[in-house]
Amino acid sequence: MKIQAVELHRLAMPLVRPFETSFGRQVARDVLLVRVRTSVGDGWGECVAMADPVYSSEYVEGCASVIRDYLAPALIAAREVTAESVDALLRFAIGHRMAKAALETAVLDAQLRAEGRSFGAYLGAVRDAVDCGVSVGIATGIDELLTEVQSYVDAGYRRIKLKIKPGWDLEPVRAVRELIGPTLLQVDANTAYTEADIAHLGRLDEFGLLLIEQPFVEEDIATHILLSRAIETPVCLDESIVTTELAVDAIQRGATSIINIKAGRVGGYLEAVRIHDACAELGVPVWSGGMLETGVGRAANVALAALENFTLPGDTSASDRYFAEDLTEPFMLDNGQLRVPAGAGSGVDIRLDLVASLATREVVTVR
Ligand code: SMG
Ligand code: MG
Repeated sequence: MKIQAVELHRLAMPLVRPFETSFGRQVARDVLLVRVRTSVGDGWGECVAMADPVYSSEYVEGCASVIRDYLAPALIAAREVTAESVDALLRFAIGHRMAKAALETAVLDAQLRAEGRSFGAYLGAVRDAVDCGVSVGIATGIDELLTEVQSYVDAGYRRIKLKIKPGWDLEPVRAVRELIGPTLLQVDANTAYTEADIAHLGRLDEFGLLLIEQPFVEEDIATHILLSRAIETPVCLDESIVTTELAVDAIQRGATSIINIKAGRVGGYLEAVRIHDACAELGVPVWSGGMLETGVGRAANVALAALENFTLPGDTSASDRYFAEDLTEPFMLDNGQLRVPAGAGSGVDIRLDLVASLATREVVTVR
């Protein structure tokens, strides 16, 4: 296909409740959508970067800027573009994986819509519904936390993930474990701990957690190896894993025995599938992470989560976990699962009226 134009849509989506992690509190989602206009039709992608560079070095304004000034012009200049060639066409720019992923996803969406093929069929989905977990932010108190967790258990979520940080770990985990009994439970520290906390983190072993996610900074594989040796709870990497090679290396060195896959973090769905395949070969289970996506990004995540080695419930929660109104038809939980969209491309329709009414910037068009 030929890329005729790339549009950047910025909008703000209020969250139904604030979401607090070790790196801050979100009250709205600063959303960046990319629409590619191509010779075979349009495609959409959602950029997963947060408003500020606090989860990773990327952030929404930076992504919009690098797409506008570098990435989109490179695709428009190319004689012929396919989703499979986007990575090579954008390799001249170092890093910026979330920005590149948004573009590659939009191109893939256009390509698959034109072919009448779904993301699930293209990526290799083996099921038509996926098990869903929910990520629960740091609360102001234990009572408030338990009320929120109970509401998710009542809604049917199959796994609870608690955000933890120093000073908010053993006590909330104990209280939630007592509340939910044998329901799957895991924790995510978003790099909030250091090597000095290894003995303390070992105290989580008594709660039978599925995993502990990313306790130390992303570059620090060595301390994750030490922790994996010191505790029984499986260690799972998120922020650290940005390529297939890094995933394989971290697994072989004993830093991680489960991988959280986020297509945005690794540069796109094609690389996400490569990581999935490499992990399957090594006998390492994976699960689909989330970045508070709207229905646009959620649709593709749910398709990815339908691959064979996604054996643990993902952070693929329903639209109403975050948003009163979604940008697509809402994703609704059915017996703890979401249906994998079966329509062409991402399989969802974008509500252009809502995208326009929630806009915080003029649409930027690169041609
Ligand atoms: O989409 O439900 C979601 C968010 C899940 O906890 C979640 N994501 O580190 O895994 C993670 C975080 C990153 C975003 S926190 C603002
Ligand atoms: Mg995480």
